Amino acid sequence: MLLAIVIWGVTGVVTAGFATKRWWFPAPINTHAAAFDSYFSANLIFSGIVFLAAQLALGWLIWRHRNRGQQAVHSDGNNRMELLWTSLTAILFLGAAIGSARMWSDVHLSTFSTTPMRIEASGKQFAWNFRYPGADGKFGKTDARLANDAAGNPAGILPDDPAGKDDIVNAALRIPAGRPVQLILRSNDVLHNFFVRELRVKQDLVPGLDIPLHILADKPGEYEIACSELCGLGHHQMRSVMIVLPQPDFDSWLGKQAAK
Ligand SMILES: [Cu+2]
Repeated sequence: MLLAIVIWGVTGVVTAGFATKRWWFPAPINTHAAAFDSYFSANLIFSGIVFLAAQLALGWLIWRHRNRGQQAVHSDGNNRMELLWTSLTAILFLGAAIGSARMWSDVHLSTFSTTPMRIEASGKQFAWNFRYPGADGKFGKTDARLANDAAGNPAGILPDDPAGKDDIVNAALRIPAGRPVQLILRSNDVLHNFFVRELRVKQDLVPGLDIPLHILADKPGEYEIACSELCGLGHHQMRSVMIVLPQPDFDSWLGKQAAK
């Protein structure tokens, strides 16, 4: 009897915690993030109803069949009920997968109508570097072995590649608001992960791979970039910031970097 009350109590507290949205995501800053939020909420409501029903039923069964000195009865289960909840679960999972496929694929397969701006985002233990191709629009070739912060070459750009002469490398990611950006994610050493909460985007950086990630931020501001793949002892320090600037401010910043 006490167990049934504890189960109902815990269920009530957990449900209230989600329903009141006391701890929630930061506000979304683009349409993908807003779409993700409504998908997440729909999932939460649907699975929340199932959770609530299952826990209430569990408590009720414990209550109803509590020990009152009666004899135990053997049961072989109920095939019809098992078929019902197995099919419902299958429909729920398949429906969620099919219904969200487009939202997830948009992040990797660009559907932008305009050509996105390309920025290379590289991670290494335990820092971020963001590289812009400069006036020629081309990235210089790199070699991870040449990466050297002290020598002013954190990206490891080959010194004899002319395309790399005007590349701009920065520890923070600056992007213009409302403009599609294609990030090319690379890692110089181990697995890292690019994560910006407000974009609702999370993608691993894998050594040896160039992984494209499409982002677009509508709202100017500063947003934390936190490495979300445990990458070593300094993992907790591996963070940077994504600064979304109005287009004219971004242009003047880029112009100043190029002049340097
Ligand atoms: Cu990391």
